[in-house]
Amino acid sequence: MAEIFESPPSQEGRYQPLERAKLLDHDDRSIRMGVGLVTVEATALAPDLFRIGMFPDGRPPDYTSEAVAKEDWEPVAAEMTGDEEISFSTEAATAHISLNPLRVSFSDPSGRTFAADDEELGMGVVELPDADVFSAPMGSPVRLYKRREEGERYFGCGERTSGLDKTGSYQVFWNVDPPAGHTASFNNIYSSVPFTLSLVNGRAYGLFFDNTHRVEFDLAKASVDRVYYGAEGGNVVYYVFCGSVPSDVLDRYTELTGRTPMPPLWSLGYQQCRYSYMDESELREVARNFRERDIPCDTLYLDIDYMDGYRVFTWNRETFPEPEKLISELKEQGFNVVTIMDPGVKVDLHYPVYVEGGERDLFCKTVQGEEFHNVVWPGICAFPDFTNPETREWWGENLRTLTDEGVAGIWCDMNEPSLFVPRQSTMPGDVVHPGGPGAEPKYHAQIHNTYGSLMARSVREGLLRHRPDERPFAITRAGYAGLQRHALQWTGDNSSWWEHLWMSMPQLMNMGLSGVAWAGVDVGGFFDDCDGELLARFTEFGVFQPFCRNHTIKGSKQQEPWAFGEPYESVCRKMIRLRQRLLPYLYTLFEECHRTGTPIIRPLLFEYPYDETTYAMDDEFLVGNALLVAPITRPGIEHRHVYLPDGTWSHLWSGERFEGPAHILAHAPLGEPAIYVRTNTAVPLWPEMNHVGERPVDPLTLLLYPAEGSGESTLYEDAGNGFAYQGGEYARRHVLCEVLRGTIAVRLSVCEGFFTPERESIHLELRAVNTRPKNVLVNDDEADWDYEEVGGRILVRLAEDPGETTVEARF
Ligand code: MIG
Repeated sequence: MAEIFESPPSQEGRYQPLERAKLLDHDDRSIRMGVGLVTVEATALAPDLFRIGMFPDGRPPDYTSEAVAKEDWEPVAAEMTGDEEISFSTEAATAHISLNPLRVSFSDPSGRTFAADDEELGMGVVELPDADVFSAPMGSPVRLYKRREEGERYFGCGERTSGLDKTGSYQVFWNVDPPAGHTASFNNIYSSVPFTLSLVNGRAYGLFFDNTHRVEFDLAKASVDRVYYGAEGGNVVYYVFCGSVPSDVLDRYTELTGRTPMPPLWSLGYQQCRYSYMDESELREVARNFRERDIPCDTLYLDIDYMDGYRVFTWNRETFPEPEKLISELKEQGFNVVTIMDPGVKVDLHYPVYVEGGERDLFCKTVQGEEFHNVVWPGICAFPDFTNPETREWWGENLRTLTDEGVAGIWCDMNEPSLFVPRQSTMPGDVVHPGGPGAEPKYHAQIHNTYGSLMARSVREGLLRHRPDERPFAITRAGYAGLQRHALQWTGDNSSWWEHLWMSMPQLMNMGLSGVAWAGVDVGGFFDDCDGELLARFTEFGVFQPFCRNHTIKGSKQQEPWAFGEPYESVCRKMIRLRQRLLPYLYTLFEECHRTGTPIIRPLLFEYPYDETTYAMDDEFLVGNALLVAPITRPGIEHRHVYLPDGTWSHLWSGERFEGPAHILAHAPLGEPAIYVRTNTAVPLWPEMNHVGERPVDPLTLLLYPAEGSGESTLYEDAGNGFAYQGGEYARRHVLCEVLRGTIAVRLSVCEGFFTPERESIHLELRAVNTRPKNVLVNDDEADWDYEEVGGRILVRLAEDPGETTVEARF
């Protein structure tokens, strides 16, 4: 099945591994070597980050890449010893370079060896029988062979649907719009992140193979002790992240490729979409239903039918006569409106966007120099050359037709790019991206995987220019490594199938392990009809996604939370309310992700790399480190197996306590999904509200399940939009909960930062405490508290106070 949408196979040729190298020169952080016409360079960018580049045909080293956000690194103290067998060491790791033949490997001060070249095959070039005109600028295929260490397991690889562990698999990196109803057996779909996170004996390192041609990895499939990273053309450029815990690898990887920006807080609320809400009255009706039914919702979508004949940057004035009025009235009810856009620009001489794009030479070309045309929704279209900075600027300026009407965010679709002729194909490899005046034109085959990222980039930059004081909200379907700094990624067209509910978990966890943390699948499923039970279970899972949006295809059954009546509507309401209450927790996780690249939803292995049982846990996940969620993914059942890793966990609904590691059978009837809270770890909650900003966040509740031992957690708050947080206008508090010989002590640290949340009080809600305390003190004075036997709940009401506060419950 997978083959039908792969691009043509790599050209035939003879692989030539690098042989004897000559040391050319070196400085504090780099060593250059030559093997005939090939230059190889090893650079220490940071103590735990090395970059290796191999440049065939006498090309000078060039690391420019759409993936790379950071080029200026602090000086590193790297020491070089040896001449044939070179050691190039920082305080954290050593690159070992043998010159005859040229082979590279790494080790850390504990003696662990990793990312070692395969001795026989190393890296090199495929010599083509006779280079034709087309292949000339692409260069020859390049390859890198590494040894697989004993027991090494591979994770990551970006958007993949088939589980977590990639060991023994073949991975293709080539963005496609897959045929309808893709399944877990598919390989490459919409976006490409050629990055692996390896675990060996519980210790991590990462390898990013930065190449925007078609890339393929063999992760010990053909041979158990060898892996292969290859590309159809270009250079070998790869980065080794020395680790040794997954969070350090992700931290450096996202420092290199860019971090997820802080989202506008409203965008973390529940969102509702459909292909399409066809006219203004239908959209208002959906909005009215949310408010009347008391189901929280922050955002509504307009899919392609809002446009005039699918012409990008236009409105259909019959169905949406006054978009500005509509959008501002919805805004008063607390809804943001987001519109879709596709890259295809209709070829139409009466359409200014097309005419201007042509006149300014901003479209992709054929090899003959004609405008490249293909068919998408509007009919015959031209395609912006987003590699050209001027095109990106122009596209961003055109966004005014939407932002001037009050559109809150932009959803980029079809940007693999997806074409209709032949069906769901992409641009032929020889389409030319001229790149603008002075640029070196590129064949599509050279930059294919970046097309989606570059479109998203132009949208984000445009939004920032139009509304410099607001955080942009942009969504993309396709992209390349580093796409996380431009937009969130939603995962395209899933199906309303139980299999897809399961599949969403590995898919989002794989993305999170590859830097793309802000992501979500269509809740309820896109293709086919949903049903009540599937929607309810999908929503039980979906509200924990970093991006939570319900969406479905034209002609399918209605899929809004109320569409299937009771009991499903109540389950959806309960879950969406829970999400709304959890926003301060999610927001705190987004800030952590923004600062360190740590994913928001995490596979268990991210926190417990030393526990190999977690490597297979693809149907449960952590949200931050305080919540473990194990959704039901089959109809008609209420029980499932859950693996609880090391630590003490309380069942959210009953408070029942478990000591991990443990395999348990969870009872999870509809509306009570299996959710566990790490004990002594505070989960901040908002009061109930129907949308962000509906009422002040007062009181803010800190929910805790205390148990003998201790735990720490953080609450991050800021204005929820804008950039003042960068100047220190945020509030960060640490919460330490210690339970010692039955006494529960909760300490709120002094508030860091200059932001003052507007509220009178903070509530501490301690659950599953089986006896009534004798007294509860706040900073040694009697507190305002009560105790409820049902649920063993102690509620302590604290006045908001940025100073250190200690609460003690004594028994
Ligand atoms: O060819 O805009 O993945 O979310 O509703 C289908 C219509 C085009 C694909 C997107 C989907 C969207 C649909 N689009």
